[in-house]
Amino acid sequence: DIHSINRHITGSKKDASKKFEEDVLNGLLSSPKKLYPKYFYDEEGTALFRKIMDTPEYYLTGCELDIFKNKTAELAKCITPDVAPFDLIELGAGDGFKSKHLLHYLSRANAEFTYMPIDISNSILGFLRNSLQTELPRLQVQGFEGEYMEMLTEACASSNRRKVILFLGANIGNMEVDESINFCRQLRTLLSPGDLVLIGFDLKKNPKTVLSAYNDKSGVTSMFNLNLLKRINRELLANFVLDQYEHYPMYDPVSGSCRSFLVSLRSQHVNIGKQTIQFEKDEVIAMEISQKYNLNEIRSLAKNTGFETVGMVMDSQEWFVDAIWKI
Ligand code: AVI
Repeated sequence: DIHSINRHITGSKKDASKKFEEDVLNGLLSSPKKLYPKYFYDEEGTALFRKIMDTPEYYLTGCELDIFKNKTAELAKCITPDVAPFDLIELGAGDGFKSKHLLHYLSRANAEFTYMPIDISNSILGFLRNSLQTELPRLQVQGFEGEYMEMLTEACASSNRRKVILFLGANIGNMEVDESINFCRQLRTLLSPGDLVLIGFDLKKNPKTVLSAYNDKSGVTSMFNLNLLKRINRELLANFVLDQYEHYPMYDPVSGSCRSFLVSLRSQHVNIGKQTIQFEKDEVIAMEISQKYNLNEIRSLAKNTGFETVGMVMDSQEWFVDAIWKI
């Protein structure tokens, strides 16, 4: 059995929690106050995100699943222009729910490749490993636990074949536009001619549809945001009173930026370790951006960062696109 997962853990647990504390304090001491969405994904946050994907309002997952289920051949054709063996590196693989359709298809076509999932959530990587072991026991898997760029650099260093990078789920939308440009440029420096990138973008659409995806009736998205305060309470010995903060999502259809905030419902302060953070009544913490794009914006992003768009595969509603870029 050649199935294996190697955990690559960056630094020690202590470094990670020091970094978390620094980022949280810096974020809450800046103006406007902000927190980083990458910290949503502790065990509880990961479970809540999986619940979000199951809400009727959160269309993104279903749209991209439609692509991976029903346009698998088109995707496979784009990423395997020849029969040479390659490494399939997935950023933010999660439970691999969508990519598995491609993995099955490529395996059935006898493509020779190693699957390298990268995720910041250790619990989800374990889940993915177990499910792949039963579903595709012959697939070679090498997992990397940690942040995108760090782990991508490691994955690329351990690969000496053609590389295909998967970056699904509109995860790129969680970067500010200028951050996404830097990210794509950095990604470009890790790749060589022949390598490909497949990135999922959520498309601009009726603003009500977008907004309700981040404002589900059952309140899971609100819990997802508040869970970060809960995590800060637990890990950094803070005392946020959760019901004094309210989830506020907004969408600007012109810029395509969907943003979520937590609003302080009263004037209050929070102790985080030895620090005290003051909140005015109605002051907000910027929690997350989920940027929406149109096809031209995606083509320009590619062009401005050293890539060329070679494919655009959309779901049947044309709400979501997986763009394929080459160097
Ligand atoms: C992971 N990411 C693409 C999700 C999104 O749509 O921005 C995270 C999320 N936040 C609230 N709901 C979902």
